[in-house]
Amino acid sequence: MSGKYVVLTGGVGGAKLVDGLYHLLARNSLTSIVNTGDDFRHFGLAISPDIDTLLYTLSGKANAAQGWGRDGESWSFMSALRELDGPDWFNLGDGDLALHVLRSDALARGKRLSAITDQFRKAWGLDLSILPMSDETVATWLDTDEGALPFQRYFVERQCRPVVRAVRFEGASDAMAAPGVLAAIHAAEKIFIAPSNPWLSVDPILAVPAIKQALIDTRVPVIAVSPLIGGSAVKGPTSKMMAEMGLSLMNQSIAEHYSGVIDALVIHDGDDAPRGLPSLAINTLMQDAADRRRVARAVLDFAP
Ligand code: FO1
Repeated sequence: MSGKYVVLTGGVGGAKLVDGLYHLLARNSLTSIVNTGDDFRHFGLAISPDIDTLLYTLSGKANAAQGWGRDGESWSFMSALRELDGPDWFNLGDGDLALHVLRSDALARGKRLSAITDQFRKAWGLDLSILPMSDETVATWLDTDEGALPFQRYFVERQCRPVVRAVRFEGASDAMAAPGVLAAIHAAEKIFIAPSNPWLSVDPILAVPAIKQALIDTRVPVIAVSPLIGGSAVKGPTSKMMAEMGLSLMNQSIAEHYSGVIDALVIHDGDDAPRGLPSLAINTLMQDAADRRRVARAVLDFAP
């Protein structure tokens, strides 16, 4: 296929679909627009987890079992940090640190996150665009029964235990789409929303006004892949959050959440088909590279 495709992604589930699409499509015909709401400063280091998970996944460096970070990682930094009684709730692998150090240094010298990310993907020979949703800071916060928590404190330090009432994205309403994002959407012949957590990983992207507007305005199909399989998510807090926010664990809830933005929903075999929205039922579980390509193939061929 020689067309142009765009995929919105965040987190581990999203990276799997991007990986499947990347290995099926012609070089430089795919643009991934990546959530940066999880980004934060830790020890002064600029950390972009969803960008890094995608870089690792596409380059075959990812620790697939862990879902984040590098395979074969060493942890000398963390053990030295603990000897000094440093805060160790967020693990930084020795190899992983290279991304954060180089990114922080480049940002300090005035480079944009999009330019730094492009440098990294070129260094690893990846022939697709990996674009942060914005070069401006957008921070995901969760209003919970333990008060307001920034994303990583909720997700990692508190291990998603707090009860979620609402999610918000500080800075999103003023944020501009990163360079290339809107052009990629306008040039696309199909646009996909990966099976990422809609509330935590996709909503930050849709909270950038120009991006949501471009998706609403486009005349090409916008196809989302449901993160639910059998009424729960494969990984992460999606189904727990949905229950806490009073939503039924059904594809109907996913379709309603994306209403106005998507034209179709890819759902898992046997799960509920959303009312009034075209859907495609396949086995959406991606456990290996072949699964990723199988799901990507079905999504690419789906013409709602
Ligand atoms: N997730 C954890 O559950 N524990 C960690 O210690 C941790 C460290 C970490 C370091 C770098 C990085 O890019 C991601 C890391 N993650 C960790 C995952 C991260 O919180 C999530 O990948 C996203 O923010 C949500 O998808």
